[in-house]
Amino acid sequence: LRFLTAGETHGPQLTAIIEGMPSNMTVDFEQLNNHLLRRQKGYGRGRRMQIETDTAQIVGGVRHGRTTGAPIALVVENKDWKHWTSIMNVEPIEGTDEEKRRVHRPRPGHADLNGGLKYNLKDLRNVLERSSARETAARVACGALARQLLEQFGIKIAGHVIRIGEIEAPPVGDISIDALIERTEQSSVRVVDEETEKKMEAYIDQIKKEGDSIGGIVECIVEGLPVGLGSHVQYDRKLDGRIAQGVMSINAFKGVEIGIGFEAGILRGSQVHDEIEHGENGYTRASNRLGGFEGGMTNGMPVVVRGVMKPIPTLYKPLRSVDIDTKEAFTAQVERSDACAVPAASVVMEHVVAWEIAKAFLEKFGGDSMEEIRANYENYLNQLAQY
Ligand code: EPS
Repeated sequence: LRFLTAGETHGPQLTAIIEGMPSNMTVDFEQLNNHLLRRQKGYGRGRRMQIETDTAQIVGGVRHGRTTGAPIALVVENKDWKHWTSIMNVEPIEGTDEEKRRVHRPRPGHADLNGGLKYNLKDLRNVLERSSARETAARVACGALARQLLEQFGIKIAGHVIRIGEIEAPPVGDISIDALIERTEQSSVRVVDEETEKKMEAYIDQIKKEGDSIGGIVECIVEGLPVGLGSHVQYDRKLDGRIAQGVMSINAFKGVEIGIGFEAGILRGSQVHDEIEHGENGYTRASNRLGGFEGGMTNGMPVVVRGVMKPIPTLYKPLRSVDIDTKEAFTAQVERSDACAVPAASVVMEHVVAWEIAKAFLEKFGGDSMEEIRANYENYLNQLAQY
């Protein structure tokens, strides 16, 4: 299972091609578009999200509501494109730097300067257009299809926000994944606790008023996974490692934890490892501090992944930078931005994690059709039951 995306944030569209989806999977178009909508929401987002109403148009690999096994091609249009048709035209255009909206003052924290130097581009717009987190709309669309595949095997995925800047949400406690999904869906900042929601909103308002931005920590939980996705036998088959790579590749993410993560460096072995039990549901663990992974493989417990997002580097109160034309110190160019995109990032993370899990799922139960995969899956469950 693999995908590639193309497209600029102010270009006509984002395009994705997915290969390796089995045939005969029913596609729920409404659910797919609902996940795109969920990514657009969240307190603290800027004006761009009022312009866009993301929908995925599938233009290959699906017929009469079902996958055919052929590559799936999909497109998410940028409605903002109509304001950028000249600036982002593929044909050469005449005009001044101003008219071309040339960017020559790199924004600290962005890809601008590194990308300009690396690709030898003197208009940093050529970098920022692609490095923009707009691309995550395409990743969510791909991940939403992966998620639909997993859901057919009873696998559920939830994401929520656990911190925005100084405001930390209290632990969600012992609530079911369905309740977690339902509660966070009602929240403007994707938290369970209403009081925290209000505090976070006020905090984001304050940050925005000060021309600043703020990051946070998001958590993703996956339930219903069988034991043995991923493998201990080779570094690039360890599923926790692959999830970590996926999460770290989300725009602005600077760290990832599985289970208790960095806390494992503080506690003793006896306080970290989850004791093994056996009962009606086969082998389980008495706790889940390792977040569903041992030896790079799922252990049947819920997978728990956390990621940290830095504050968005585009600031209305710009930081110091250097003009690439004159090499003189300037304040960085101001671009329209979001004060906080942490709630949206939790939706992106759900889909990035879904993608990595679906990939490992297909490696384990691989087949060309859903029927073949189901037979392999059930056969494996029988094997586990007899172990
Ligand atoms: C982004 C900058 C903003 C965000 C954008 C990510 O876009 P614009 O430059 O058009 O104001 O809105 O996010 C999205 C477009 C999106 O769909 O999430 C950036 O620089 O990363």
